[in-house]
Amino acid sequence: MEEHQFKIALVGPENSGKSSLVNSIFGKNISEVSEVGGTTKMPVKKFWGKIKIGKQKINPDFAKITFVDLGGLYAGENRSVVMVGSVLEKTYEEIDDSDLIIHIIDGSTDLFKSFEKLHHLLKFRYRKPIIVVINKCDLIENSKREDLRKYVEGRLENKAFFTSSNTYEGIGELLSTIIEILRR
Ligand SMILES: Nc1nc2c(ncn2[C@@H]2O[C@H](COP(=O)(O)OP(=O)(O)OP(=O)(O)O)[C@@H](O)[C@H]2O)c(=O)[nH]1
Ligand SMILES: [Mg+2]
Repeated sequence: MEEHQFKIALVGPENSGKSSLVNSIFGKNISEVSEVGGTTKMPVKKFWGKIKIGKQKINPDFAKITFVDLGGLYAGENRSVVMVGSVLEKTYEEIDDSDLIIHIIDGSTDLFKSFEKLHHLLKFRYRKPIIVVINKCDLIENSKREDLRKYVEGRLENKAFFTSSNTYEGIGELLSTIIEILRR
């Protein structure tokens, strides 16, 4: 029998660093990154697979995971619609088909209302585990970090993970949490 495979969808606004995070996780350029919003259009998928060292195949929990990098679902605090047509349909399909959602925002901006709206939509529409990631934490001052943590834990009832694709802070912790959730 086929072993169950897991899919993880990276969801969030444009430019929050979804593609950069996938590249940091894999340690190579999987998905295009740019400072202009709307870079990722169709989903970009990358399967972790088995790691081979010499003749030995190592099969960590990661072997069964596919990461799916998605285009940004909105831009700016006015939540302007940035995705339409078949790209939007494909994006929803991938979220539907995933086992775990990573909702990632840019911690250096103030997209609170949009963040909360999308979070609740994801939570009640899909009913899957969600990991909230506040990215670009290298740009966030410590005092603001604590405010963000309180906000996410209080209002969204989710733990907040801080990550940076520049310094790699938080990426190890994020990966351990992914494994922990998928093992349940
Ligand atoms: N300082 C800092 N910049 C980051 C970080 N992650 C991404 N960036 C920058 O943010 C910009 C957007 O990154 P992307 O990874 O393309 O963002 P995205 O969410 O995939 O964007 P779309 O595909 O347009 O939705 C780029 O200029 C990145 O270099 C981070 O952790 N820290
Ligand atoms: Mg992208």
